Amino acid sequence: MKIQMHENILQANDRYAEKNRSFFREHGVLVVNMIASPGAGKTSMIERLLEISNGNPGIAVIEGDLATAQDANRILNCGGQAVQINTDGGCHLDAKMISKVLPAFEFDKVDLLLIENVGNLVCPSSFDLGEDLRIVVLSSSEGDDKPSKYPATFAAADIAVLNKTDLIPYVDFSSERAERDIRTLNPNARVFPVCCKPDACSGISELLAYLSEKAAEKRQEGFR
Ligand SMILES: Nc1nc2c(ncn2[C@@H]2O[C@H](COP(=O)(O)OP(=O)(O)OP(=O)(O)O)[C@@H](O)[C@H]2O)c(=O)[nH]1
Ligand SMILES: [Mg+2]
Repeated sequence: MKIQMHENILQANDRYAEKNRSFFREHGVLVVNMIASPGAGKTSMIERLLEISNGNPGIAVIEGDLATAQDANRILNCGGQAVQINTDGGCHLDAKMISKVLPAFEFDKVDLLLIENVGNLVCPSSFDLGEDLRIVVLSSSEGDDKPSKYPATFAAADIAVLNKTDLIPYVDFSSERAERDIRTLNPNARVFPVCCKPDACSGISELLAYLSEKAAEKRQEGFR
């Protein structure tokens, strides 16, 4: 009975995700679903991406949190455009929640939509939002065992960002082990080591260059 309900929920989600995907295809928008533990640095990464692209008006952000608009406000303070979704206790975003907030953006002017999912390495991975790419962010202070302990999330990601590289000398974290375990689960994943500290930021321009290339490809597909 429980299994049946879970399947129905996922099927209903898939229908909304397909609608979202058609909408994004029509508008030529590249959509990225960002998944990570609480505090891994998802919002910091978006802040740095916005800063190095000078508050690019082509970047829109949806923030998912259980409560508060703090993350959306951080994006607005960086000159970005953002909408906050509060799940009121829900451990993940779903495709219906995304579809409801889409009217808040002018998609003719947007190339890249970044969706920051609720901080959690488990639930978000089962829910397709209609995205093109999934990014999983792993920060060094969480430990290098997380890919092998949360395999579904790492196996389904297109990009793995290893954040807080500045802390590696002070914590027990082997980038080699983390990267090896990610590649075992997911040989095609691209791995970007980054630091999202405002005064010592690194690796973000490589990530932005990759996302920009993918956004240009998606825009071209929209025109075909
Ligand atoms: N040392 C260091 N701290 C970082 C780095 N990136 C983020 N932080 C810090 O980590 C903390 C959490 O960062 P956030 O960007 O809020 O993390 P988040 O994943 O968005 O967190 P939730 O939205 O609560 O899940 C903040 O204190 C950041 O300043 C980094 O590269 N190095
Ligand atoms: Mg955040």
